[in-house]
Amino acid sequence: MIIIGERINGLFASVARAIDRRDAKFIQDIALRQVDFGAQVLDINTGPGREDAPVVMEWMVKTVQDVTELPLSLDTPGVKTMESGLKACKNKVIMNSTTAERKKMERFFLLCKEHDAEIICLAMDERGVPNDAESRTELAMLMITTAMEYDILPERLYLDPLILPVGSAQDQGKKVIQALQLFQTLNDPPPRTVVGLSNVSNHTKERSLLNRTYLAMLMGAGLTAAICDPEDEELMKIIKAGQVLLNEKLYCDAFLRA
Ligand code: THG
Repeated sequence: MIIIGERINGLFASVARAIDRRDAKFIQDIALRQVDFGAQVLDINTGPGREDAPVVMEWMVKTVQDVTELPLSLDTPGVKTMESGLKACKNKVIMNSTTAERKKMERFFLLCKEHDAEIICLAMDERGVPNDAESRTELAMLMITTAMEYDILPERLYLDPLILPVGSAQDQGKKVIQALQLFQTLNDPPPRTVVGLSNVSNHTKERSLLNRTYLAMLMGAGLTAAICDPEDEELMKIIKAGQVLLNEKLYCDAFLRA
């Protein structure tokens, strides 16, 4: 399991304020805390509704790169913001993300090739997120084949079935698990997969409990990577235990102390 730290995101009010006053130390502290807790990639998102998103993305990338060499996941739907982040990025980089919309794929796969990036592919198009696993899988296949037209191998992609909040789309929890399993039948070796875990518990009370439970289920279904909160220590324990149970880590009596 690859752990992508979700905390450098303008969705969080404290991060939005730090961006406004260009408080580099605040952002760098979050970056280093996530690294300490076991993040292997750091997601960077300027937050919603910013006209200055390209400038902010550049600043955030540089700010984070000053304290870590970890790969960055540039989390934006905007072409200009993505371009600006890619230009500033020296670390390994994951573009987060394209959708299956034709125009989006054209622009983002070109950038992906140009910057030798990896890229997350969201199972949605101009009509939104499909309601069932099979339609999500059709979109995933379309993104795999379109990427190949741009000379991007399936190994460079992460397929994202798109987790929706359980509070407003309770039937989707199981469908995402089915989609994850279907995605893995699309190629050999199976394509890598990723989710934004905390989506599932948006606007609920027991956020951490829902996140942890769902992550264990997704790991069982073969999930490769998760955008999640590495500061949730219980969640991180479950990931470690899951890796032992799935034979991804050597068994050892002391694994919980690892
Ligand atoms: N797939 C991909 N990328 C993604 C997502 C995804 N990036 C964004 C998101 N989904 C994953 N990251 C987060 C980050 C924060 C929260 C949820 C998902 C979150 N934030 C609090 C909230 O909105 O309630 C912020 C409020 C606060 O605590 O201050 O829950 O699915 N590829």
